[in-house]
Amino acid sequence: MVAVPAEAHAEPALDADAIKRAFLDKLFSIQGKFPELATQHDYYLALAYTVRDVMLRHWVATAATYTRQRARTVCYLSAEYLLGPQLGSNLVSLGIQEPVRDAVRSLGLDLETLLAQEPEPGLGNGGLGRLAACFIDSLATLEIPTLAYGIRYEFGIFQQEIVDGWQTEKTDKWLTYGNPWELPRPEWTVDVKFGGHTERYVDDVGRMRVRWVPGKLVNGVPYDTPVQGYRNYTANTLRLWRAEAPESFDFAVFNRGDYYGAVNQKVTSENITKVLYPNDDQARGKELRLEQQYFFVSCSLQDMFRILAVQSVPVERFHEKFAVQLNDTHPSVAIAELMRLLVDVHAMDWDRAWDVTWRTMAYTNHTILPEALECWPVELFGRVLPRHLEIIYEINARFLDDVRIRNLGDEARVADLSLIDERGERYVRMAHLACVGSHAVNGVAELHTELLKTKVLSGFHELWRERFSNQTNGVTPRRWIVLANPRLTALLTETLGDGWVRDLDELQGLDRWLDDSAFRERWAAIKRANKEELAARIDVHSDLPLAPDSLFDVQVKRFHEYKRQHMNILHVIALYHRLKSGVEHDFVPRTFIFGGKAAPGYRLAKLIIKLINSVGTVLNRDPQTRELLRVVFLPNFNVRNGHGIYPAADLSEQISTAGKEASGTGNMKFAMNGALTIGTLDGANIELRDEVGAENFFLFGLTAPEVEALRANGYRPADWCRADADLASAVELIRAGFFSRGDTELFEPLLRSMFDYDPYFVFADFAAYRDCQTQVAAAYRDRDHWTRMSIANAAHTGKFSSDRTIRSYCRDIWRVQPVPVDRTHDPRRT
Ligand code: NBG
Repeated sequence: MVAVPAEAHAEPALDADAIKRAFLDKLFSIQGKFPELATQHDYYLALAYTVRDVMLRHWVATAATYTRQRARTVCYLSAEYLLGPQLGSNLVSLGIQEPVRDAVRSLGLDLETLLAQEPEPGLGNGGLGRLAACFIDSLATLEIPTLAYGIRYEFGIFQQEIVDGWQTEKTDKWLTYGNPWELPRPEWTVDVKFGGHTERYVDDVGRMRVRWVPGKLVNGVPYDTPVQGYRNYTANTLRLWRAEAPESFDFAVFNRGDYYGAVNQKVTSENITKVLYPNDDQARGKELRLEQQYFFVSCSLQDMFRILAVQSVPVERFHEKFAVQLNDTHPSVAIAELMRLLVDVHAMDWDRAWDVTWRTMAYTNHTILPEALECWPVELFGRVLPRHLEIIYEINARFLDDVRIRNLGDEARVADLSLIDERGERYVRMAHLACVGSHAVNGVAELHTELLKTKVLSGFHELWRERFSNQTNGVTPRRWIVLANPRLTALLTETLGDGWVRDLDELQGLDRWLDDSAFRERWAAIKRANKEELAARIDVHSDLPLAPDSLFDVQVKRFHEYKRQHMNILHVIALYHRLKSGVEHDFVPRTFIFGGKAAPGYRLAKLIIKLINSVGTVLNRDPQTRELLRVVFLPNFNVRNGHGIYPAADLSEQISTAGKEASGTGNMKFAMNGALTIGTLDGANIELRDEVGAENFFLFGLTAPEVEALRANGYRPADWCRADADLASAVELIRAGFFSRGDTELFEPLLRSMFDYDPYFVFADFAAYRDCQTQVAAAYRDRDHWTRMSIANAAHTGKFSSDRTIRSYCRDIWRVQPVPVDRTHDPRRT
């Protein structure tokens, strides 16, 4: 078999004419329409099916290659994939943006309008789900055999609307008009058990075995989406599971005449994959959530066993065939499930099964916030997964025996490390299960990994130093530069050639252009054009003309106290107060842009959104300041909206309390698009600053150890507020009801939390933040120097390509090699 090098790839049959013919053909054969009757959405679907056909050829060739070569495969298990719109990124990967644009134009259509028809699959909350989406793009681009497994939620992350300044949530019905990117594979449906009890029995060869007698059965039906690599022949698979009621169960109840019972059974089974839990960084002990997690994990592992059988690989070699990555603890029940399948179903002895299991699994931790570490009440866990609880007890007993021997019976240490938290109500600690059952554990940025090793998981690190590694996050430049920022893409490619799209380190070549004033002007003109485009879009939404000459200061991310959007808005209020007091001369005009969703049950986060909108309403109306200071809240921040925002930003706000943001990935998207960062020494900001140079980064604030020291020495936020006149006057304006039509109660819960506890040290960091923002303004006055810094930022973001991250996982954790696709397997190859 001859592997064709990726560079040789071209789609010979895909000129504009061929696309046009295929497109009209789809309009007829799938939509059953002719042009006069077709809506824009019909045209979008026809185009999507046209593009999918191209990918299907690659997909079939990819599957054939992997099957014949019995390739070692990465199985990425993630409860979330925040994919974003597919059509645009598939066009980029296939390299057919231009012929497609021409083809649709020749039919009197506009590609942008068609792209806008696609509802985005928002099957994730934020960073973690978006990271999974970037990873599968890189895995396909790097030709790594991959199966990405997850849940096909019928409703993804809610749509946010702002009503009277408050966030309201609307269900996200992304599947209403069909999803052209997926193919159901009902022939690979699996059964998943829940509840019931276990029984011991002796099998034919006299062995003690355990049988799980479930209380309910649910079918898992796979829906496959091709994941196209960048300009290669690899199309990997994203396999999302949908829960369905098994028919046999319906009949049993039906025959007893209980029609409603039967229907209800169907409804409750199918509820499992209905809706994504909208909590980011927060775990709640909800039964349905545990069912979701177990459901997709069991489906996925059973699917892997099916593949082993097809490829005649013995189950003893499971860990040689598959490298399973647990994206946070959400899929960590996989450890117990793999043990169950090996021991109970495949009759393997425990020690052997354990060896296979821990060699298979690897675990990524994404947060150290205590409220986000998943723990399930033992009672609930045992009710839903009785057999798994027994298995976890057994794993724990053996593990703790080991701990006792190593620590000479130190029972405090035993209690610390136990998989069961016995301090009050008993809980299963999923992070502990994940550590014990994996050969590799990683954090997502240097600082985060250090904190895992020395604090959150220190006991496990002491036991198994060799298991721990750092894998700093990255993002895909295909979506976040090529697709999102076509103007910059054109300039980069003209200047450096097109190699940077696959090898982002090549952006370093921009350093040579720093001193070229014509180049700097072009760079600045692109930023300016992107800002105008965003401003025009915001105009449509909020009837508020924005000034593209002002500094676009942007904070977009989920709303959380630790991310400190409230510190940002306090600074805005302070600026406003200074303007009104006449102490500001030569003020640098700014547009503050906010966006992001709050978990529906997170009251303070929602109150911060309300505060931002309320401040915006007042400031944007004030004729004395509105030319200088604007505040915009962009509703429903999602992947598509992100495409317009990152390229238009001058300043990226990465201002979390040091030690709290595991990595951040928005920080990387901004920098790639030439925004400068104002940030704390937190998460990947630290590495970003190292790469782009301290002189091109606005650093402020307490460090993680300083935060800890302040907490330990008794932090009194009220004292810090009193000590800073700007802060005190900002707080006073809120308290007096200036932004709430005189209502002095509205924002009281937020103020009280800051005055009484300020758990994220907003008051302690405010002065440093304000002073740093003053430096930002001064720097922005020298626009040409700012542009230099902007170029220098983009030039040194190579490290933050998810390609680098994935290469590192391949080397350190998965030990997999690229497998280029054999094109002779393409069924329609000419
Ligand atoms: C998030 C962190 C981010 C990080 C992403 C991706 C969760 C649980 N964690 O800092 O908060 O960038 O994961 O690793 O969503």
